[in-house]
Amino acid sequence: MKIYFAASIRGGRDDQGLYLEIVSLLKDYGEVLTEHIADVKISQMGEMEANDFIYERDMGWLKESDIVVAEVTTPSLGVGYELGIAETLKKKVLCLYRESPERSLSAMVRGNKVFQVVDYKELEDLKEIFDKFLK
Ligand code: 6K6
Repeated sequence: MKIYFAASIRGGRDDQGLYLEIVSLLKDYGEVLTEHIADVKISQMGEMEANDFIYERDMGWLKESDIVVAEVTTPSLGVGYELGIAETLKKKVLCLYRESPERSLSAMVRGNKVFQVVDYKELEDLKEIFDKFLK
């Protein structure tokens, strides 16, 4: 199974360490096409490669993927865009969100019945979630 992992880059890199752990877990379920999303070297400015190259490459991987797993806790324009395209391409989509009193997930994600939106508290919750949705 080819997994497209989506998570914030220019939206903010506070959860980069968590993304690394998620990618590591996801590798037990299939090939993660977008492993670099968790790379500590990708800063919030993310200027290491040309924007048009990144866009074309990522859209190619999205088309190729069997499932999109998106960590949506940190709001990101890019992840929102990818989710919209994933819906158009009729991809299976799993969105992971860490609930907190200070923030609330966009209704465009939470309200879309095509997406599986799962709230979790910590990394340890994800194995069970992945067993349920990815097996
Ligand atoms: C590439 C190599 C080093 O730095 C970069 C820079 N940027 C990106 N690299 C790969 N994917 C990217 C990059 N910028 C955005 N994306 C895609 O959009 C990813 O698939 C993420 O899921 C999403 C993040 O969007 P923003 O708006 O938070 O950047």
